[in-house]
Amino acid sequence: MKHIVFSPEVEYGIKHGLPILALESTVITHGMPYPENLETAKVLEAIVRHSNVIPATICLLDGVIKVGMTEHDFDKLTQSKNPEKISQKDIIYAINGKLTGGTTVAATMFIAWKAGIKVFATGGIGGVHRNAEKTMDISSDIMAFSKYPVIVVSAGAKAILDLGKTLESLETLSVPVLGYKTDYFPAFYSSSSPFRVRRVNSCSEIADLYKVQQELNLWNGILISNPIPVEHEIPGHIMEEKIEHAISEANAQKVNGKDLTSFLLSRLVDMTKGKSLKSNVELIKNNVRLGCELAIEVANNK
Ligand code: PSU
Ligand code: MN
Repeated sequence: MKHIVFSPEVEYGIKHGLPILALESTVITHGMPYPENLETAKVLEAIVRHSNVIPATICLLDGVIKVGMTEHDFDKLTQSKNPEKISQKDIIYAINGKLTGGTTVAATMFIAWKAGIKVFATGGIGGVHRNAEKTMDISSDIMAFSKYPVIVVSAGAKAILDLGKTLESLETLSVPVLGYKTDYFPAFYSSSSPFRVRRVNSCSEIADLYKVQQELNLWNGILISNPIPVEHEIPGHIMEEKIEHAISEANAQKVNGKDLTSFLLSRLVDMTKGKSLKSNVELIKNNVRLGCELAIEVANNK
């Protein structure tokens, strides 16, 4: 496929219909500091392989879209000086400019769909930012859900967002949002929020829903919201205070656009003395475990 290079295992997996799990890379380049980013990326790949699923971490290296990364690719990405944050709109620019960077949920969904990969696990999706009525800052992750039929496992939307508005936008775009063993939309660092979602209790149930969606040629994605394990959560009221503080710092320093999300996440890591980073790592691991189970169910449910 033009502009896309598959790792040998992903190429083999696609050809034989084996379970494959897509993973994004903005979390590596912009979501976490070094060396936790590289360590986490490697732990995630190990979890996937251990589950007998093929990992397909997606990024851009020197203008080439990689679907499935080698060890050398990971070193190259994490050692790159100023990696780009590549959302869907940035892909053409990154290819022409031979740039290196991490792909966001939106860009990763698009690439996964092009590659024929059906399941993707991430930490938390982007969504509608607080004060979006003034700034119009709405992540293109939301739009990607209306365009690409990929199942995305996430711990809800990032807590720095306006969760109510994020859910309303997903509803407008007709995106099914399902709670894995929960009736409430998880809030990233905490396992619950006041917002209700439709509950599912098993991966086979999700695979069946996905099958119906494919049979009807419905082209939207499905969001599986998977709560952070309670032993790793930070209570909502503790995070809320810090999030408000980080947002006021961002306003004072005029941080906006694509820099806002990474600014807020890194301020939270400082303000919680690393606790939010630990939670972030654990919730992604938890999502990847569920993503693997789902990738197997979907591959067997043709
Ligand atoms: N979740 C994290 N860390 C991140 C992101 C999500 O824990 O860095 C990234 C994802 O790649 C997501 C992106 O797609 O942030 C959203 O950015 P924006 O709000 O600028 O669209
Ligand atoms: Mn934005």
